[in-house]
This record gives sequence, structure tokens and C-alpha cells, in this order.
Amino acid sequence: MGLHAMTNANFPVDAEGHTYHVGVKPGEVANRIITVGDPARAILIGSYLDGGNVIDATNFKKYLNYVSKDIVIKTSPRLFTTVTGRYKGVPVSIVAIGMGVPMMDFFVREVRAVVQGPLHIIRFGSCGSLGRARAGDMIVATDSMACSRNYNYFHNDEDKELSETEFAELMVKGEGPYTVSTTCPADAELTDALVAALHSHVPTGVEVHKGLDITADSFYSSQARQDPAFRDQNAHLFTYLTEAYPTAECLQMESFGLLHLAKSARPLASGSKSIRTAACAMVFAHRVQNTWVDPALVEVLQAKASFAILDAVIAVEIDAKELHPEEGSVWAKN
Ligand code: R1P
Repeated sequence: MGLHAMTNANFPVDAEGHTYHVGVKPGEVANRIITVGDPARAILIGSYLDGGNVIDATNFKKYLNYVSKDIVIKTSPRLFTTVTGRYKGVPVSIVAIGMGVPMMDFFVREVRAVVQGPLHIIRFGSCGSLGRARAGDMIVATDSMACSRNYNYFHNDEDKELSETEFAELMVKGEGPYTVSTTCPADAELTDALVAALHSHVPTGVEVHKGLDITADSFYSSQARQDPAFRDQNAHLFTYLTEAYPTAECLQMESFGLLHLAKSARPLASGSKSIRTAACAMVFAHRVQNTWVDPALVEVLQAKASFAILDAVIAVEIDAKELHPEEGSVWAKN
């Protein structure tokens, strides 16, 4: 893949205004966004947009770059996939970002740079349950905190596992093998809309839980998975997190980045909040029972939850005067 000429080293965009990594320019992303990790999930949700029923989401790779009269799908050289169209007449984008907080950072900042007006963003991911939610249930984040590997802790080559007491004492002092952040809240109105929509769409038997999300910087060490190939000092991490944070429900890898950037965003010139966010995830792994979700259930749940999240992302009003202009956008009506 050739490197495109960029005009600004501080915030690179190409001659047409496309951002460096997400590869979008003004008019290619709507104010209302669903963000997912998996591009197949983005294409599936795209197939539920107005006029999207011609998309065969079982063959998602065919649609990673696709234009119809209703829907535009673009995959950037760094593999961000942006699907834009309308749902029930309202402009919506779905952006697949891959995995991890750094990818969330690229997405939020580059999309913020090309969209005028407020952004309403809902993350739809997958997660591990800390206990209460079963595999195949849904968890909505009321708030989120980061749990990260403390790289400095590992600077020497010591390989003696800490006792549970030693581990907890170091963690409380912020000197343990992992660091935990303070929490960031999700937007209450968007979250309430999401919970209500999920309740009315999810299949019978699926429960919708609410609680604190823990966003880890690794699928493995900082989610307390045991890997004998590495010195991770995480044998007591799961117990520590569940005891110190009794409202915590899930472990995944992106939501804190989204909620934290929404909290850090400066207000718009109009005074409106720049970014409002909510986050939910399907439980793929039950970390106490050590079980994995049935893929057949995921297929049904993912479809139903997608409609719920589409309904939720259009439910919260944005003042029409503040919306990104329709003229010149990919969602402009012909
Ligand atoms: C790990 O398997 C990935 O799945 C979860 C985690 O946050 C991580 O990105 O979310 P997604 O299903 O949205 O990718």
C-alpha cells in the first residue's frame, strides 16, 4: 500500500481531506455512529440500514468497499471500515475499528475532526463476564475504568509470584503489576435509550445487565488470563478486581477509551456537548465458569441487538441546526 501525501504533520489529512488512518473526509461520517470491533459486524448492521437488504452480510468481505444509492462502505488502508447510510430516514454511520484503546483513539479523534456538530456514539462489542451475566447475555456499561499493565513494575527480571495480600497492597498504592484508573460515566440519556431498546429486542432468555466496565489493555495479562510463557504477576488480579469493584460486570478492550475521550472533549462553539457515548457488549466468555458462548446464539443475539442499537442511536435528539450539513454528504438525498 503506497503512502499518501499528507498536508499536516500535526493532524495529517490528504489533499481531499481524508484522515490518515480512518480514511474519512467531511460528509462521509454521520453525527450518529455505532462503533464495533469486527468489520463483519459493521457490514451486518449496514445490511439493516434503509436500502441495505441487498447486502449479503454472510459474505462481508465482498462489501468492504461498496457504493449503492443508499449506502457507502469504505475500508481504509489501516482497515477501519466505515458504513454510512440512513436508518428509518436518519443518517447513521457504523465504524469498525479493530481492537484496543489506541484504535478507539484514532477513530474518535479522526471522526471528531471531520464531522460538524454533536457526535452520539454507541459501542457494540463482545466481552467477558466477571460472573453475574451468563455467556449470551448483554452488558451495558454505566461507567468504565481502565486496567493496564504497569510496565515499570516488570523492569527487573524477578519471577516470584506475589501473594494475594502483597498483590492487593501494591495495587491499592498504585504500585502493583497493573494500574487501574478512575471511572468515566456513559451518557445517561443515551444509555437509558440503549437499555430500553435492548430490552425490547433481545431474544427471550437473554438478560440485559448494567454495571461498571473494565477496559483492559490486553486480552490476556490485564484480563487475568494465565499464560505460562510470560511473567504476568496476574494470578490474583481477577479476585482483586471483583472484590475492589463489586459493580464491575465485564472485561473488554475499548469502551474506556470512548468514554474518556467523550469526557475530555471540549464543548462545541454552540455550547453543546461534543461527544455523547454509550457502550454495550455481548458476553462471549464467562470468566468464572470458564465457558464460551454458543455461536448459534451469537448469530441471533447480534442481529436482534443490532436493531436495538440502531433504534437507540437515533432516539436521542440532536438539534437540526447542529447536524452536519446534508449537502455534499454521502447520505444526501438525490
Ligand atoms: C477481543 O477478542 C476483542 O473482542 C472485544 C474486545 O474488546 C476486543 O476488541 O470486542 P469486539 O468484539 O468489539 O472486538
